Amino acid sequence: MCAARADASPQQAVDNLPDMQIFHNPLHAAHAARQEMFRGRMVDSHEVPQRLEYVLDALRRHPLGALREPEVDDAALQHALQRVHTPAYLEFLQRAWASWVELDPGNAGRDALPSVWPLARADAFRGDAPTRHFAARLGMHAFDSGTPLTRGTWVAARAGAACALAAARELLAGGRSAFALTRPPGHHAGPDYFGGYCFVNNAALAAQALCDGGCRRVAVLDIDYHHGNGTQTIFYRRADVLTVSIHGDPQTEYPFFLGFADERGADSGLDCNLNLPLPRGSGIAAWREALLQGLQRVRSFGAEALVVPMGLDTFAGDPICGFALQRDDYPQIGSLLARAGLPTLFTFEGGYAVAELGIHAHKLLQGFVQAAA
Ligand code: Q9C
Ligand code: ZN
Repeated sequence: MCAARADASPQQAVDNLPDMQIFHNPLHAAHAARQEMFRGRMVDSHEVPQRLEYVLDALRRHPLGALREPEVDDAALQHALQRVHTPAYLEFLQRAWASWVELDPGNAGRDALPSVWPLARADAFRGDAPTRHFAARLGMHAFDSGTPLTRGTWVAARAGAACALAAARELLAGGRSAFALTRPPGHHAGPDYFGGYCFVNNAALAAQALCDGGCRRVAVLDIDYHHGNGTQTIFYRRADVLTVSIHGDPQTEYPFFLGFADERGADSGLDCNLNLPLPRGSGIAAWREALLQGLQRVRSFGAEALVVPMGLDTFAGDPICGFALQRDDYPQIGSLLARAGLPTLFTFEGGYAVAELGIHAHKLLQGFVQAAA
């Protein structure tokens, strides 16, 4: 049975706080990338530890619920990770830094980036080549050169996943909403690959934990600027998880190779995927229409719980994205999400206008909490 219920009455929270349970990743800063490959040169990483600090700071100063560190034992976390990622990939991530430094002791002062790939086409290279060399394994498990793997990546990503699992448990126990303040982000990570600053798919892990906890149908509604390719792929053939994504049109926007409107799911998961690409430059009017369309699908799907990979890179001032949302658009997004009336779990994804992230996260989540009350 799914204990998470649409009609769950809000728990009486201590100190008169609304009941959004917020789990933050105490180890996130262990992942601090130096530089990423961007248009032919190395540039300072956009995905920096301060991103999370700004959000945490805003939620400390203007509380929306209890701020907690996740309490998840290792075995449970490992089990949850294995529900969405392959054992070989998890082992790769766990050992990656040591292998990288083994290649060359000088690597200890540099982050690992792939430079060779087995092309995603069956006729070019062998995707199953048994090569053990770390350069090859990096290329096997990464789809871009903009996602540095660092000394602390595994520790940080694992602790972020623990937040997602704790948040899912919160909903399963009857909570109305939870926020997994994860970093690094997750929605680009697939069953056995990383990219787009993502290593472990926190939203997918949470959705799967909700299924495993008894929810018959779970919806994921991804509002990051970029298509949630990893989450889509993980659930593409599944009828119990609906994936919806509103994002910049992959004709012109990263990740380019997935996220088109004709991707509807496959096998028993046919019509359990909905992509809502919007042209670069889109503002709140077009974006809101897409959200209403996505929410309509969530409703007709009969979801018992909602997972929202929350990217804030839809902001007009984002340095690497192309939508035109304004600060005061975020509260209504939160309130529209709340009106779905479902137990809702947010994960933290992209957003690179770093100093604005706290304000925007707070506005969106406050819009949700107020409309949900
Ligand atoms: N060379 C997230 O928002 N870099 N990831 C784009 C193209 C990748 C964004 C530059 C952006 C990934 C979680
Ligand atoms: Zn993004």
